Amino acid sequence: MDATARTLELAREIGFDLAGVAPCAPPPDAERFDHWLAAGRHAGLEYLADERERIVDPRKLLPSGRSIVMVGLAHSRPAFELAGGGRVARYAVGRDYHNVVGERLLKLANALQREGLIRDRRRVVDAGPLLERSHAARAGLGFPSKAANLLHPRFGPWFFLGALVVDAELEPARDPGSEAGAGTCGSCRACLDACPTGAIREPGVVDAGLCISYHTIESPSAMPHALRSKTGPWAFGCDVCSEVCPWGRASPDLSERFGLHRALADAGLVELLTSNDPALWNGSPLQRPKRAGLARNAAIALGNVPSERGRDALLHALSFDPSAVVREASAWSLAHAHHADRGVRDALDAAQARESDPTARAGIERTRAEELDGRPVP
Ligand code: B12
Repeated sequence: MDATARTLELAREIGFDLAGVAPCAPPPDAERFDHWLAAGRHAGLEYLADERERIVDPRKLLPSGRSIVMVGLAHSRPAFELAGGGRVARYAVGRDYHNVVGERLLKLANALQREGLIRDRRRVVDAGPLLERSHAARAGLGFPSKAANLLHPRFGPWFFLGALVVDAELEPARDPGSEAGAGTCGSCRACLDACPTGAIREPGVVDAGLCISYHTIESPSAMPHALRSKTGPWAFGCDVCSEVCPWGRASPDLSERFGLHRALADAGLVELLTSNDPALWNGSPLQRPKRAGLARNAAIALGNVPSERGRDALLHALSFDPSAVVREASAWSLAHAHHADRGVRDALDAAQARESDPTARAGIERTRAEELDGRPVP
């Protein structure tokens, strides 16, 4: 068996659903990344612009790199709703895929080294400087979709990517057994039509600044007012473009693979807003936005999925949360969902008078104008 075939066999044995090999070179579609950056579609993800040279050329990641082993791990599972309402993206419900894919890639690297097939390697799972979807498409793991997600005929968009840049000259090889290259979106535009915030600006181009996923996972700042009601129940990430994609409908239920994180087992939006234990989210992707980011998301979602308990928790956060971003988000949700409540209006008056953070104070002022007085602010 040649080195490429053995590498792909090992990847399967270790538990990856998909594996292929791409050349260690800038991918042919890298100019799409440049156009995306030039149009400012990366919002606050400045590291993507700062690291552009390294991201585009995988040889900068590993100077001795000759090939990229691209792997895919499926994670399809039923939609997950928090107790009492509110949603978390399916990929984030269980164990953090960065750890799961990373551990398996380490096993693969060790096995390849033991068998003398490689000497040096670098692992990448999401956060590393690499255009994962481009290399994965080249390695036959899937085909690019109008939502920009890489799709696989069996798993649709429901699979993670990982990469092992290696110093061996492997033959470029498409994932064996996959008809990934055969798929296409055709005339379907379900994702473009369904995206609540219109973030898919044109087929294949997502504006991170409009994407709910960016605002609930990556951004540490206040969510733009214009997106708040459109965010609906999403408290972490968003699956709308994936859920409407016809390619993913027959994907198997793999809930067991990633499990259910204990903190999500019985938490609701109120607990996400009020919990103050950083250890609670250990091992979960929900660690990423930190305490304040998650509480901000929960506050906004409570404005879109209102309840009496939610109102009380928001009133408490408006007065006592240590984060200005959370206080300001709470003000929006109270005004949006409970504007007829006299007590809420009084609390908002007091909050604006008391707020010491200038950005939060301006946010509360805008909320009161738009949500209570019906005066749109440009
Ligand atoms: C930054 C980032 C984000 C940003 C920006 C998203 C975006 N569309 O760029 C935000 C925070 C919004 C985000 C959201 C999500 N992300 Co994200 N994200 C990334 C990250 C770190 C970089 C992506 C990037 O370089 N974007 C820049 C654009 C220009 O690149 P691109 O969309 O990947 O497109 C490239 C190719 O696909 C190709 N291409 C695209 N369209 C077309 C069309 C044609 C015709 C051709 C030829 C080529 C082509 O050219 C592009 C340039 O190389 C990658 C991990 C990585 N290191 O690559 C994960 C990654 C893309 N994200 C992932 C996931 C799971 C998500 C979410 C589904 C999470 C969620 N449920 O909330 C959403 C999906 C949003 C969406 N529809 O894209 C997975 C995607 C897996 C898959 N099967 O596609 C990745 C690969 C992480 C991983 N290791 O699994 N993400």
